[in-house]
Amino acid sequence: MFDLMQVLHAGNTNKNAFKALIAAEYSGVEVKLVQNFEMGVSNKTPEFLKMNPIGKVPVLETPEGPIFESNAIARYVTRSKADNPLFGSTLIDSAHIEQWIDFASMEVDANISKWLYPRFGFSVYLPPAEEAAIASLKRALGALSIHLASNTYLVGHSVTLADIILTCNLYSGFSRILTKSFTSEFPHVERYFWTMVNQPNFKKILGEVKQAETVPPVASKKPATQPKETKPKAKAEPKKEAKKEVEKQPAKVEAAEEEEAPKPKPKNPLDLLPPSKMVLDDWKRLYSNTKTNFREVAIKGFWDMYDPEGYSLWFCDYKYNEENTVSFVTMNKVGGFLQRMDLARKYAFGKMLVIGAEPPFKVKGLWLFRGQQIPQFVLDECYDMELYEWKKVDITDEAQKERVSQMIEDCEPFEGEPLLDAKCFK
Ligand SMILES: N[C@@H](CCC(=O)N[C@@H](CS)C(=O)NCC(=O)O)C(=O)O
Repeated sequence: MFDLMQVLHAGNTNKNAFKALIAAEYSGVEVKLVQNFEMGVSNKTPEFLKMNPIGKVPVLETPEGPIFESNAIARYVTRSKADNPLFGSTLIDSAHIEQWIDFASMEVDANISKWLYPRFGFSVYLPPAEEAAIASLKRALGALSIHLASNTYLVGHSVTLADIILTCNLYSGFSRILTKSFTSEFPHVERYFWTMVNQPNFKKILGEVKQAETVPPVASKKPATQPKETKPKAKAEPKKEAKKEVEKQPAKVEAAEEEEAPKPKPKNPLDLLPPSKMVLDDWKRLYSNTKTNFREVAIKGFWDMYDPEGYSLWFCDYKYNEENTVSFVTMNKVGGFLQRMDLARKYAFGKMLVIGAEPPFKVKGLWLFRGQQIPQFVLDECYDMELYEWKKVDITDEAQKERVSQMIEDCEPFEGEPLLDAKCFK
C-alpha cells in the first residue's frame, strides 16, 4: 500500500476525474485534486505534456510516475489499497468487473458523448450520427436494465470499481442529456443510478445530482473543438490544510466540460401567450389513464378540453414513404423523431402511426401544439420536421375532426390499412 500522496490534475467538474476520487473515498486512499486547474492552459504546459503527451485530463501524479486515462487512474487508486474489495475477491468477479468497466466505456460513455458533444458544438452535428448514437445507447441501457432487474450492483453484493465507473458515465448523461422521458424506458437503470449517486461516498464527490430537464439544443454552428472544462470556480469549502500546495475541492455538479457558465434561459415565447383553458397535462393524464371506452372517455374528453384559440392541431405526412421498406428501421425513425421532440414536451402532444401490412410503410401523424403555428423552436431544432408535409387541421370540417379522433385512438384499420405501430408523444 502506498501512503504517499497522489495528485489528480483535472478541473473540479470532470466526471472522468470523479472516478478516481470516488474510488479513493471507498478505498481510504488520499488523492488530492490540483487547485486552480485551467482547461486549455494547465494541460498544455510542457510539465503537463511530459505527464501526458496528448495533453488531456485527468492525469494522476504518483510517487512512481504519472498515469493518464481515467480508467487506468481509477484502477491504480483502487489497487493502492491491498485486497481492495472494489476489485472483487475471485477471479471471475474481477473479470466481470473488467467486463462492465469496458461496457461502461464503450457502450455507455461513448454513445452519450456522441449524442451530447455535437449538441454542445464540440464536434460536427450530423442527425443520422445522432440517431445511431441514441439507438446504440438504448441498446446498451436496455441490456443493462435487464441485468439490473435482478442485481443491485453490477457484480456481487457490494459496490465495485465497475459501479463507480459506470455511475460516473451515467452521471454525465443524466445530468446533461438523459431526460426522465428517455430514462424511464430503463427503470432498473434509473433505480440503480439514483441508488448509487446517493451513496455517501458518491455524494461527497458528486454533490446533489439533478436530472436534465431537456435535451440541449444544437449549438449554433461553431468550429468543432474538443470539449473544454469549466474553469474552476471559487471554492465552496474553507481550506482545511491551507498550506498544502494542492487541495481537494468539492466536486461541482454544474455541467462538466462546458465552456462557459450557463446563461439565464430566455423565456419560451409560448409561455407568453394568453393563458389557455386547456391544461395539456390534464389531457395527457386522461389519455394515459383511459384504459377502456376510449372513444367515450378520452376522445370525448379531448374535444371537451380542446381550446382552438390556445392550441392548434396538425396532420403530418412523411414525404419519403417509399424509403420505408424495413419495418424496424421505419419504427426506429419515428422513435428518433419523438426523442428529438423532447424539447417540446411542455407544449405538444403527438401521435405517430406507421401504417400498412407490407412495405413500403406510410408514416402519418397528428400533433397538438401550443399556439396557432408550429412553434418556431421546434422547426429550428428538430430536423425531422422538414421530412413531413404539415397541414393544419380545420376542426370545422367533421371529416378532419374524425380523422384526429381516429389517430388519437389508434383506430384500426386506419384509412383501410392495418397499423404496424402507433407511438405517442406525451
Ligand atoms: N479517455 C480519456 C478521455 C480524456 C478526455 O477526453 N479529456 C478531455 C476532458 S474530459 C480533455 O482533456 N480535453 C482537452 C483536450 O482535448 O485538449 C480518459 O478517460 O481519461
